[in-house]
Amino acid sequence: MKTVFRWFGPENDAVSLKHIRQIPGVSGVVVTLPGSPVGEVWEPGQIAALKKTVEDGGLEMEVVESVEIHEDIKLGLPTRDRYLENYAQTLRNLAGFGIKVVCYNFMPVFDWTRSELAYELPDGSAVLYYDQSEIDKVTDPRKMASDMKRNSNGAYMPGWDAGKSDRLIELFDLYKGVGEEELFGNYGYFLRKIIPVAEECGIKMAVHPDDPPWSIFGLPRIVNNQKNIQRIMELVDSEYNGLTLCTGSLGSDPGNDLPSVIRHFGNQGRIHFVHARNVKIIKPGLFHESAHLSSEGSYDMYEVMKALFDTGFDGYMRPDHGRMIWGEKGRPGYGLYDRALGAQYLGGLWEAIQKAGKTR
Ligand code: DNO
Repeated sequence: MKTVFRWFGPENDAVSLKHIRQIPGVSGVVVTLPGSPVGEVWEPGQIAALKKTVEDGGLEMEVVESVEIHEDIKLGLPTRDRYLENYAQTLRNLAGFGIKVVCYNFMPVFDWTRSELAYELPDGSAVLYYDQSEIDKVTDPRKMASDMKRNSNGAYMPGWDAGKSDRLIELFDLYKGVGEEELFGNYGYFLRKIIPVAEECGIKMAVHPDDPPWSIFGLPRIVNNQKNIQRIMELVDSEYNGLTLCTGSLGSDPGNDLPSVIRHFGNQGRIHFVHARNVKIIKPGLFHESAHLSSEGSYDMYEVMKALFDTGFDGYMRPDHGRMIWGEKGRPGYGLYDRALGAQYLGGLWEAIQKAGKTR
C-alpha cells in the first residue's frame, strides 16, 4: 500500500509540496488539472509540467483525481462519442507519464454535496456537515452551486467549478428522462468504450461512490451500495474497472457495512484507491465529518484497515477530508494539519495490523 495526499497544484493549493513531503509515510500526491474544461483532452505538455513540479518536490505522481466525465456521456446524448474519444486520449496521455490509477465519479450534475462547509464542533474545529432537511429546502439548484463555491474560502472546489453553472437548468431538464436504469445503460456504454483503453495503457479506473450515497434534487444516483456497485463491476468484468473505496461517502448510509463491503470488493481485486476518513452519523440523513480516530466518529477504522489488509490491498490510500484546526485557513476538508494527523493514525493502524498478521 502507498499513502498519498491530495494536492491541487501550485496555483490552487495553500498546502505546499514541501509540507506534504514532511508527512511521514507519504510517498506521493494525487493530482488534477484544476479548471481544465470537462470533456477536453489533457494535453501532454500540461501533464509533463505537473509531473516535473511534483517530482522536483520529491514526491511521486501516480494517481489522478478526477478526470471528470462530461454530462453528455452520463445523459447518453449523441454528442457523447466525441467526449469519449477525448476521455480515451486523456488516459493515453496520462499513461505516458506513469499514471496508474484514475479516480472519477458518475454522479449526475453535482459532485459531493454538503449543507455546511464549516460546522463548528465543541472543540472549536470546523468540519463539513450534511443535513438532508436543509438540502430539501433548496428549490433552486443554482443557489446550491453558488453557495458551495461562495463558502469555499475562495478555493477551487473539486467537482464544483466545472463550468456547469450556466447549464444547470438545462441539465435538470435533460435528466427528467434519465432514471436509474437509463443511467446504468449510459454507464455501461462509457465502460465498454473506456475500459479496453485503460487495459491497453495500464491505468486502473476507480469509480468514486456517490456522496451522499442517495438521490438528491431528484437526480438518479447509482454508485451507492454493494449491490449497485457489483452490477457496475459486472458491466465490464475487468480488474481495470474498479473502485475508489471512500469510507465517508459509502459509510454515511448506515446500511453500507464498510468492512463487509471492503471484503466483498477487495476479494475481487477491485479496490485500487482508498479515501479514508470518519464521519459521525447523528441520524439517517444527518451527519458531520470528524477526526479520523475511531472514537471520534461512527466507523471502526481498525476494522476498515483490517478488511483492507486481509484482502491483500495493494493500492493507494489517502487520508480524506480533515477538520480545520489550529487556525488554518484553506479549502474546506483539505487543510494540511488534520489530514497529516489522519495519515499518521492510519499508518499506525496499518503497521500494527501488518505486524500482528505476521506473527500469526
Ligand atoms: C471530494 C471528493 C470528490 C471526488 C470526486 C471523484 O472531496 O472526494 O470530489 O474527488 O467525486 O470524482
